[in-house]
Amino acid sequence: MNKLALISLLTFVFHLVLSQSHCDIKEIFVIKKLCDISERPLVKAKDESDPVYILYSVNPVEGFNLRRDVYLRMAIFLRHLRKVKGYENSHLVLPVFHHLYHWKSQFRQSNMFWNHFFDLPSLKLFTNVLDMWEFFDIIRNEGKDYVEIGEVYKLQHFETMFENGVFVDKFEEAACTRHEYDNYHYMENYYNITEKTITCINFQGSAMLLKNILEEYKVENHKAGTSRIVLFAHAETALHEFFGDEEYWMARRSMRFNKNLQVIGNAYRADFLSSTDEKDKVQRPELWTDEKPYRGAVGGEYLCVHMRRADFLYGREQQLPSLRSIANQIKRALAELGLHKVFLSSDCSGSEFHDMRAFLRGVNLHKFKPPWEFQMQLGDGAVAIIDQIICSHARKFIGTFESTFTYRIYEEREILGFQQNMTFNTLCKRDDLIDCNRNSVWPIRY
Ligand SMILES: Nc1nc2c(ncn2[C@@H]2O[C@H](COP(=O)(O)OP(=O)(O)O)[C@@H](O)[C@H]2O)c(=O)[nH]1
Ligand SMILES: [Mg+2]
Repeated sequence: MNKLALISLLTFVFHLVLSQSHCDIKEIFVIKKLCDISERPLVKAKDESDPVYILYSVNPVEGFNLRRDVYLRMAIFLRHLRKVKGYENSHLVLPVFHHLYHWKSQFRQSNMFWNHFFDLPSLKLFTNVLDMWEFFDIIRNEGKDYVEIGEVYKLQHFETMFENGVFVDKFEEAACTRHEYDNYHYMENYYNITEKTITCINFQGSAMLLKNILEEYKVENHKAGTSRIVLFAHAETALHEFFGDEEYWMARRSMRFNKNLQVIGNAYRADFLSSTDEKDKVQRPELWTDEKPYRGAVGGEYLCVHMRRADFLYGREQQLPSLRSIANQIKRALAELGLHKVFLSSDCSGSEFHDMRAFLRGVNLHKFKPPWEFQMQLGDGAVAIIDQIICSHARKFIGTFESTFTYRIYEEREILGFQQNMTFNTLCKRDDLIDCNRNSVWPIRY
């Protein structure tokens, strides 16, 4: 890939993006934030009942793509909750991203709002979500310069999952077992958020069961005529009610990426891989609500491989292929497809990439690696999304076993309308593909 061409592409796109963005600092609550670059629709509650703001947090060590899955569970929960009397005016407040473990670049990437990564108007077409800055705006409009979370419920696991061999949905108040640090990580970097009560709860079941917690503690914690602010800590403990049904896919389809990241991904596709939505025959109506069952996507003339490395190198030796094996699998796939270009999406080190390039001599190899000043603007999370966008449009995709990063690309391609055999592929340990652990297939449903 030509570095100068990439710089001029990014300069052009950033000029476009920044000329449209509104960058204001939420100085009351946030020490520092990166400029968010999406539209900001105002949210007004028309509903009669007292507002309920549901905040949640995820185990700090979890990665970005599991967080996306927890979001789906919570958004689906909220959508159901709003149908229950007394909860019609409930809102899901999206947690900011603190500097995640996988974001290796050496600059501070904290207090990142969801609209840096996702298209808020699309999310809002599924259910009533509020980005944290919108929630702060609401609080400020109430004349307050602090947030008091009325109720914090810290979810933790039961010691035994099965009662007489059966898995039953249940919860009960319990002694707190999690580390102290946990109490505070949510408030990290915020001066003005406090909590009134913390209750630890052993929890087992789907996110729908959270409603029972809200009900159980309602009387003691909610004064009629006021808003109720609740935080579910360790929301990853609550599972999907149904995984992979129509509602799951609606929520998933609403998770469109921030429009400016789409612009960058698409510009890269067009410039370096001669891939456009028209040529690739992907389904991408203006609104996700207009998407329909479709299997006609062909994708650009390139293969994409998601090669997960970094922490996957430890403890997964049985499944993780060597670089040489991956290179051989790439060459074989290119030959089968009659293609010459491969886009590599990876968290590999510079030296691993150097080795890959040597193993793939003669192959037209591409990787999205923005120069430092653009990396700083985007942050590692947004760069990862651009990788996912590019992979989602490839003729064929091959991912990594048990990587949620790979799963999210599978889903994106299901939405865009690819044939399943061009999507649900896994890199094998052995390059002869014998004894291969493969990810499962979960097709889209409408
Ligand atoms: N840019 C980029 N980052 C990646 C890639 N693969 C992994 N990462 C980073 O590593 C993190 C992996 O964590 P997670 O999202 O939980 O996925 P999983 O651990 O593979 O299931 C991602 O969120 C990225 O920050 C990749 O192909 N490209
Ligand atoms: Mg992970």
